[in-house]
Amino acid sequence: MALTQDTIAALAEHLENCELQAHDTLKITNDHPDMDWDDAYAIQDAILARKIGRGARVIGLKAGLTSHAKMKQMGVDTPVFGFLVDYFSVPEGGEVKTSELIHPKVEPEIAFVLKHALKGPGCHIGAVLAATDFVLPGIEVIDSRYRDFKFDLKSVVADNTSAARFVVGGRPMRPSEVDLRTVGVVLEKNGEPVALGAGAAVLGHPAAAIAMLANHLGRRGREIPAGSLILSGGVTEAVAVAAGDNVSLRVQGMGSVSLRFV
Ligand code: 0L1
Ligand code: MG
Repeated sequence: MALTQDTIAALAEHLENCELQAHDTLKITNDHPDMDWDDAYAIQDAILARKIGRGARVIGLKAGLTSHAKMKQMGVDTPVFGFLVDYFSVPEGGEVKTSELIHPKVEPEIAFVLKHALKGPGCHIGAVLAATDFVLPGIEVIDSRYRDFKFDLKSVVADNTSAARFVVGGRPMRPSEVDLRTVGVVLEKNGEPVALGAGAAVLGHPAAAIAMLANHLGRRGREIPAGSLILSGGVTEAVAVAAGDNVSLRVQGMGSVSLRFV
């Protein structure tokens, strides 16, 4: 690691304040060009520790930048991983307050809920499907704390991969009931389709993103706990939203889920 514990703590406080006060910042690697991957995840962990210290509860995890459309949109080439805590969760059809966010965007995702823990290394799609209780449609609201979404991957990881809000809903399905590679998704904003895709856009199969997450955690001596909700990553590029927008996601055979920006 290149950063001291004091610097990690200070950067975690800075980035979390940007999130909680809805103001942006420049990417942190501008001032810390030597920051490495372990530093980036240590800053993310320190942000989580601050939230837990104030009573937040971890409810799941997320993979991000798992589709070529997202990687191309952001000019990067590898997935990243983050955490989800209780107050990120919006009820089905519920409201997202834009005053609490900087420049939100939405992404259509397939969410997994595990019945068994998953641990890498060596985790693969088969192990993920065997450990999955059900899958369901989800919309992730991302909100990079970096000005104009201008960042590099280490800065994004430190910023908990832009996680902000999410909603899941529709019809939960057993993984054996749906082919997650060919399943079609339609994201609508104010009744108009704004992004279309199929599950295979996520690393060939959305379960591959969950396996990558388990292997990433396994390298750090951790696992994905049973009962976790995991967002497998945007199937399409992200779409900007503003107050007044209604967003819904339909996933073929899995119903729809929606939220409103106020
Ligand atoms: O969930 C995601 O794919 C977001 C990853 C972070 C990059 C971004 O803010 O677009
Ligand atoms: Mg996402």
